[in-house]
Amino acid sequence: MKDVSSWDVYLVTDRSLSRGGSNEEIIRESVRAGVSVVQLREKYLSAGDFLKEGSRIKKLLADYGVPLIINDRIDVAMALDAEGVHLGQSDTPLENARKILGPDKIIGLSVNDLSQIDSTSASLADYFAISPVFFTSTKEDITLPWGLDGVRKARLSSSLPLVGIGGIGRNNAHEVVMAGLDCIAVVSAIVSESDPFSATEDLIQMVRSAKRNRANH
Ligand code: TZP
Ligand code: MG
Repeated sequence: MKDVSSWDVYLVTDRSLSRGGSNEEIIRESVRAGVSVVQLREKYLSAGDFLKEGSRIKKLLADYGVPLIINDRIDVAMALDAEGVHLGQSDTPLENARKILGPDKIIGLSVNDLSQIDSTSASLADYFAISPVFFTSTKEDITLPWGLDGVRKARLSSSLPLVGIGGIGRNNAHEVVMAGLDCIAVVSAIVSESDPFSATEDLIQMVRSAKRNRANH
């Protein structure tokens, strides 16, 4: 079942940013703390190594009932029977991805400006990733940040679940959710923390409290 709208915190991996822990160790801590979903983002692994790593992580996540999303690679997602894929604007077009994966898999689409939030994309994707919300040095080729005003505009232009990524952490998790995000996606705010468990716990609490706040306004 796709329950994207209930997601709060979305972990995106980056093996180069950890303080020594493996992807698997960081993911284990984060899922123990209650993270909603995990995306394996492996820009430099061969398909074979990606599959080896992915199948270990798929098993770990299955034990906790947490969905696995694969960045970019539909072939890897299918081979692993992952719950979904995450696509950028220059990856496999949504229409092809949906045809290949069928209706039950989750497809996320990164959107870099308002013009990319259209009804065709909204009918094919399961969530939009507002990218980047703020400046971040975690990803090299980022476009102009949306900022809080951009998030508010995105919220008004679509009812699809909105995940925000880029520069989000404890310091601003509350305000980005107040601006309209349903879920925050983070790399360094979990991966680079000395205690990924409590970082995850804190972020979840912040998102949930902002959602309660929003509902009362
Ligand atoms: N896509 C847009 S920004 C980003 C990705 C993968 C990196 C986000 O990293 P951080 O450390 O959470 O800012
Ligand atoms: Mg991509």
